[in-house]
Amino acid sequence: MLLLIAAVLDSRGRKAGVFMSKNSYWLIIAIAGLGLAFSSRMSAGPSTLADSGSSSLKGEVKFEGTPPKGIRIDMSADPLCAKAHPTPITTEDVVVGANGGLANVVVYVSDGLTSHNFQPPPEPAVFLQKGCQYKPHVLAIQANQKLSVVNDDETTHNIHPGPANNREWNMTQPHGVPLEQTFAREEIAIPVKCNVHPWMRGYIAVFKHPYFAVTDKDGKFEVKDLPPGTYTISAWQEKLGTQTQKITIGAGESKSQDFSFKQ
Ligand SMILES: [Cu+2]
Repeated sequence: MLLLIAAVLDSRGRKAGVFMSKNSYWLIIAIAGLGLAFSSRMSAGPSTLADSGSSSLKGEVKFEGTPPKGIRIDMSADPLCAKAHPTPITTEDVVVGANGGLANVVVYVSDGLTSHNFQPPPEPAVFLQKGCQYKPHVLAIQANQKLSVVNDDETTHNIHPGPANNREWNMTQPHGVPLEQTFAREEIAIPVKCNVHPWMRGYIAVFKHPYFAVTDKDGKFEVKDLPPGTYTISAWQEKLGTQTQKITIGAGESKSQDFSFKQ
């Protein structure tokens, strides 16, 4: 490609009778080459991540055996909560999907990163109170990432995280009043409760790096853009504990790693 540019420049230069010193000639070729390299990176989209050596980790977390039945939640103490659920809901400490996939498991790199300086993403993470439940039930964020707590309910909530490694706070939040907080240090995971509604329970996992994911309703997860390396991968579940596995991921490689929990 560079030779082609060189040839075009050469013929144009001669035809127009333009004098070009040897240095400026090669400078133009170099700039054109850089431009081409840049534009091909931009136009190729996400696939360039693989070209530049980023890797990804996908997998599934399964629950082995018969899933436990959730306990029915009685919200009659607050009619504003109860009326949001014509069909009563159950506790969410172990949520198993149709194919045995375990939801709400935090999968993350717990060891092996060589860089330790990660900026939080600019967009805030949202922890929603809706139907007098936390959505998501388990949220994973980066340290110092803005955490936007939203009260979508007509009733007033009192959000009260109980961290072991971060500053504790406890705030009343009427409907529609914005609330923004951060957690400065890594902690997996901070239990969150509501002092008004004792059944409300959720977790916020805080990481000093961006290499984490929370399993979806089918137990699936994906950790993207990992640098190549050998890592300890941990999977945390609020009731079933933590499991770890070691993996090595090469540049541009996409690996699969599954976990299995039982009671
Ligand atoms: Cu509440």
